[in-house]
Amino acid sequence: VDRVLRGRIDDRFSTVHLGGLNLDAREARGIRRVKILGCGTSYHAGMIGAQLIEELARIPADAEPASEFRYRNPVVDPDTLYVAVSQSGETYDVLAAVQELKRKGARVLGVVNVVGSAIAREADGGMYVHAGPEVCVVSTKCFTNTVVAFALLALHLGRIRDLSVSDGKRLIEGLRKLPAQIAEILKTEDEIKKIAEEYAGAQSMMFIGRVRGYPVALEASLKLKEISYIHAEAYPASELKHGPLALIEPALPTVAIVPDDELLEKNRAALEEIKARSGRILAVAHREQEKADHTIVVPKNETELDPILMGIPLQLLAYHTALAMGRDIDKPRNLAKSVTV
Ligand code: F1P
Repeated sequence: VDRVLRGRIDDRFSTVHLGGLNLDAREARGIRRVKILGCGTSYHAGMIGAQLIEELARIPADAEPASEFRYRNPVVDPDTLYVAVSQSGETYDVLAAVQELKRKGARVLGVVNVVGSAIAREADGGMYVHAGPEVCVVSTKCFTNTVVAFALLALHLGRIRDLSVSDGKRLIEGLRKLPAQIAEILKTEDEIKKIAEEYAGAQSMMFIGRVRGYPVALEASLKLKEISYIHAEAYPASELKHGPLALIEPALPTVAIVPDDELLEKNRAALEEIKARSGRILAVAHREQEKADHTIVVPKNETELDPILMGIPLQLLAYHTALAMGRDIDKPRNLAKSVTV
């Protein structure tokens, strides 16, 4: 696991390239909608991908678990670009969705880590994310690389549609800064470990985030569940007041994603609601949050890249929580490297 976590600081994202997309400019201009399919971590990375495509290419986009999509007789539309995401490239729910789409004549791209895997072979084109082998079962660095791949795809689609030329320069600069910033986050590991040891006894944890932070909250709660077996829920921060606030009490810590963006004040208001109910708060933020009991401060980059920089300390949090609880992190119970049924 250690090797997996440290693998992130490699400059591998620069090897993600768009040459295999098999999508010419005319086809790219004809895309009316993008639908992203994946399971688990890949689904969460796909949610961020959909937001990036909407923001940077202004194409309506959404993500759905492949395991839901394949059972619900969805409308398959020729003007929609389907994107299948999978670390292993073998997850059966994703593969079955891809095969069904292909039978119905849809164009499907793959965003896959394992070269030559089944999903990569079935897809019409796509990107390899080159995250290197995921040594343990749980997908971590592949999440980071998949988000980077989607940032590049979104910029590419935006550029073809005559958008995001300035976004392009800004974001490429931002991507270049990532390895050094990730290395900085990894230097705070001891601090994260101490925090994790405090939360290791919790029965349950709440994760909240807004817009870009919501898929990060989902992914962080999944990581915690997968390797520590602590029950965790993730909610969009603004959904708290629609029910889950009833759960908040000192025994239910909340991890809140609080970036310095246009939603900062809204996120701070959510922290106040939690504090008013004596909830403990761990914030992941760009500066100390006074309402929080602990803040993990991450470096600032372009806002679109916040999910990457905010996701990594929470992978470390899950790792150290599981370690403190004596879990077998490399072989978590009930979890297969690729889910084949
Ligand atoms: C999808 C996934 C992983 C999870 C576990 C089970 O795999 O849900 O995200 O960590 O390994 O499978 P993949 O399609 O991305 O290989």
